[in-house]
Formats: sequence, C-alpha cells, structure tokens
Amino acid sequence: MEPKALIEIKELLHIPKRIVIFTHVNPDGDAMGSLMGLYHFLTKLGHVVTPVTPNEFPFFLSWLTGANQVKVFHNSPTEVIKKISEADIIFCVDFNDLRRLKEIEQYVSISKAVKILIDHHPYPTTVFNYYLHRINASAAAELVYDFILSLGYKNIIDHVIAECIYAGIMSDTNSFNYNITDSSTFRKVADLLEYGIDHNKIYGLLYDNYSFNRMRLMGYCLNQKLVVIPKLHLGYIWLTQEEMKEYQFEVGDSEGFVNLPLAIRDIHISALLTEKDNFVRISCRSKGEFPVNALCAKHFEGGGHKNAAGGEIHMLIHDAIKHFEKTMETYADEIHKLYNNH
Ligand SMILES: [Mn+2]
Repeated sequence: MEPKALIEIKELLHIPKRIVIFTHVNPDGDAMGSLMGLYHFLTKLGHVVTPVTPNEFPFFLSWLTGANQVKVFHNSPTEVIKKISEADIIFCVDFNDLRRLKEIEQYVSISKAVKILIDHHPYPTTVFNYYLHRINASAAAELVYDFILSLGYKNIIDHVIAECIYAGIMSDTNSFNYNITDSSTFRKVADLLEYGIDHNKIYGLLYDNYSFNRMRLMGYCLNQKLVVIPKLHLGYIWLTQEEMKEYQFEVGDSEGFVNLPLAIRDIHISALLTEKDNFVRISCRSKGEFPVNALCAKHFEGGGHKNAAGGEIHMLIHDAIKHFEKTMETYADEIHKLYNNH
C-alpha cells in the first residue's frame, strides 16, 4: 500500500468509527483468521466493529476468540443490512470481488462507506477505495499483519490477535507448506509466536478437530470416489448430495478433500466436485505450473490462485464429471509438457 494511502487510512482510524468487516461465502481458516484478527485489532483501537460472514462458518473454526460475535448474514439479514447502512468503513478480507458476498453484494455496492480490500487473490475488482493487495502473500491473514505493522500499531498486537493471524496463515499454507514464496512469511510467523501463542494447540484445533462422520466420509471418498487419470497427472473426487446426506454432512466436512489426490506420486492436479441444489461446485488444486485459476475462469465460471481455485458447473453431476474430464483432455499436451520433461 502506498504511503499516502496509509496516512489517509490512519487518519480515518484516528477517531472512533462504525466498521463492518466481511469475508467470503463458505469461509475457510484464512477467511476467519483474517476477519477475527482485524476485528480484535480495530476493536482495540476503539472502533465499533461488526464481523460478518455471508453463511455459516465451519464448527472447527468456532474456537477463534470472538467467533460468537460474528454476524452470519443468513441468520440475521436485517441486522447486517442495518450495520451496512450505518457503516463509515467497510473492510473486505480474503476475497477480490463483491460477488463472493452472495446476497450481501447488493447492500455493500450501494454503501457510501469507505471500502478497503485486504486480499491476495489475483485480479481484484475496482470497487474499493484502498487496496492492500499482494498475490504472493501466503494468506490474507499475513496481509492483516502487514496492515497493522505498516500503520505503526505493532504495540496493539496481543496474544488473541496473533493467534487469529497465525491460524489464518497456517490454514492457507496447509501448515506452512503451500503459498510460501520466501522467508518473510516464516519471519512473521516467528514474530507471532513471540506473543505466547500455543502453535501445537492451534494445529490440533485446525487439523484434529473434525467429526467422526467426516473421517468416515473421507475414507469413503478415498476408497470409492477417487478417480485417477495418470496420463493427465490428475486425481479427482466427486460427491453427490445423497452420499453427503448418508454421512450427515455438515459445513466444512469436505475441507481439505481436494488436496488428497496430490499425495499420490505423479499426481499434480486435483479436483473435488460436489453436487449442490442446482449446480456442481468444483475446487481445483495443482502443484507447480499448471494454472487452475485460468482453468476455472475459462471453463467453470470461477477463478482463484494459480495453485488453488474453484468454480461452478451448471449441469447434473454425471454430466459435470464428463464435462470436467473432457475439458481436462484438451489440456493433455500442455500437462504433458509441464510434468513429463525429465
Ligand atoms: Mn486466503
């Protein structure tokens, strides 16, 4: 962020404001860590802050301090609409396009509040007044940390804020594995540990906090629903609504399933296709150079990062699978070139 912008924002935050913070639909660990880290920071500065998610967040993230303060739009739309109409400042964290707010978009887009984006997804839309945007940031939570530091408020950071930011970075990097481009992320993480946070405890809360049903569903996916196409270095899993019902599926239960095929030798591209009411949701991951964000943007009405993206296929599940495989076939030469030259 430019020094001029930072000075303006610092000026804005100088007197108490009414602030609403949003994160994207189907919030993940980075979304919630960024949302809550920024919430605690701004609250400590003396502002009246409302953190909002478009829909329910997964149970395994409910331990984050202050998660009970989050307004879920689906549950209390009237209250959220009122907060938006009264807001002086709106922060959007971990997404780049107001469409990812679903039904809330219409209220935010007409709001006169100053809009600030903190995000690491490529190609942000131009509706914001200020951008703290860097695509090589490991997580939006890392940018929240950068934001606090560049405003000169390092002294405000405490154990709770550090914990939220740490959880966000840990989630988006799959425990310091993906999205880390240089040593600076590790240096920031090391700084966060200085606040006395318990990294073993956070790991356990993020990764060893699932339901028995989720583990059974994962077993079923690996055993029955994983399709591997060696020629395309591709592995994917698909789930119908009926199957999810059988395992009493709850929000967040398929979190991380999309990564499972990547653990197979020579599989570098993976996908998870899940049947929704009127469409099929697709999540894609890759290792190395194959850009799944371009794939999702071109064929599946979506987008994201080079190695992590998603979209929608408006077909019945069995047709969607055929469409997905056919689409991937058209990349056979490109995939061969990327992953077979050794
Ligand atoms: Mn993120």
